[in-house]
Amino acid sequence: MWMSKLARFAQPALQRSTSAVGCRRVWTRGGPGLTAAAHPASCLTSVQHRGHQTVVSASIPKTGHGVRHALALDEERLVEVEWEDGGQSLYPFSWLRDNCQCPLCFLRSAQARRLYLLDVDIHTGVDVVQVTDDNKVSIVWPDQHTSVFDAEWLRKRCFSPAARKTMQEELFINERYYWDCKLHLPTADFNEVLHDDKAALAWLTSLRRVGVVYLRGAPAEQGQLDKLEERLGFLKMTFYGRLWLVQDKPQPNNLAYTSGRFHHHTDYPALPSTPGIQLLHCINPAAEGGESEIVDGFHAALQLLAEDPKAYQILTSVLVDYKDTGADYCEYMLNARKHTISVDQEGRVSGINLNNATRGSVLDLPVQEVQPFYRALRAYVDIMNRPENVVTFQMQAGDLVTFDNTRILHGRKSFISFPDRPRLLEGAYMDWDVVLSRLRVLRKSVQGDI
Ligand code: OGA
Ligand code: NM2
Ligand code: ZN
Ligand code: ZN
Repeated sequence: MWMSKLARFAQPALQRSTSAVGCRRVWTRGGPGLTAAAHPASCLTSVQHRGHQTVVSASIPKTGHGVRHALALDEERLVEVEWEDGGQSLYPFSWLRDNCQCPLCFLRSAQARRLYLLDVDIHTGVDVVQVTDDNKVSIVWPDQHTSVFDAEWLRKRCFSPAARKTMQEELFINERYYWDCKLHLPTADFNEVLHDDKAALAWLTSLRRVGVVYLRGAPAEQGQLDKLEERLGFLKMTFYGRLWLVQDKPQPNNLAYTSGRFHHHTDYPALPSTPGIQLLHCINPAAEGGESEIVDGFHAALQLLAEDPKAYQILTSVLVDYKDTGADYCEYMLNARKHTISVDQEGRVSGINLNNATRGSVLDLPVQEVQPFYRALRAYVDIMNRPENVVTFQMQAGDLVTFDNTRILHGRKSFISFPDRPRLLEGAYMDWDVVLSRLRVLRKSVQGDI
């Protein structure tokens, strides 16, 4: 396994590769046909130190965007703003009226709109548009209500395709770095991410972009995930509890709770709201075996699309039944239907669900579609089992791995425990809602309001 000590994932512009493969920065826009990796370059190598890679954030250069001129295009019902750097932006009258930031229209303390849509004339004209002395855009409406817009605020909300794309990326951080076995596992220090906002921001940014971050330096005892919970928000409660212990158990209610091999899987597809993030903390390693394996499910999906488009089409359209029945926190009978590969509206791979253990025996398909489904699933599983796609590592006591459970498949080899010290991991889930929210909060405190 490769782990390396320094990576810059926070700002795509700062990504520079020094090794040939291992991780690829991808823009996945357009249709499925356009989802291939655009930059076949590694992004995970910078300064290496004892085979580890520390995640480091970078700050955004602030640029001032002054307004040179603003005028109303009455026919088109648009305000045209000309910027000092020469660019222009267009803003519809209706949108400007709806987004008036004055205290009557906008509740500052809640950052929420007071103005109700029924009170907006969506066909409004404007009386006066001017640039104020402090370089804001002021609009007087026909009823003499006045709205004043900050230049930077307007610039960010420009309706050009490029500005909209930038804004969506800033909000949802959907650009991903795909990787294979040459991944230099991004690594951060447990105590640093707990206490340093910059380190925490870098951790979460890498978790989003790369899908996995290793944390070192935690004590090898239970209770460390509670600290991460406090740092980020709240854990996701499930039928296995808020926290769960992975160990070889008598009468196991899950394949994870044996000493056997657990092939690559995503956790909990049987739960209708799949956990977004998984946190696994190694308390006692095995005496022998138990190595962890991870695969980038998005990267494998794009390989499938390139090699076997029919299989990709089946796995993105067939809803697979998953089931989990038993008792743990309480008794449960869970059923959910998931696409193996989910694709978003823009054709980007957006989620993976695959767990051989909990895949149900109910298969809601016309009988003649069953064999093609098996062929497709097998093609995908074959790709993810290729050695060039698998990263293998052995967790030591105290180590923690955090990963995107909607993207990364993980597994472990079979193991033998020490007679007096069974292999023991503590695990927990979080929702992406919570983690993305914390990421934005940290970005605001580290880099200023964006
Ligand atoms: C799990 C799991 C990995 C391990 O509990 O779902 O994948 O190393 N465990 O035991
Ligand atoms: N555990 C680890 O989907 C699954 O059943 C994965 C979940 C038991 C909480 C394992
Ligand atoms: Zn107003
Ligand atoms: Zn698992």
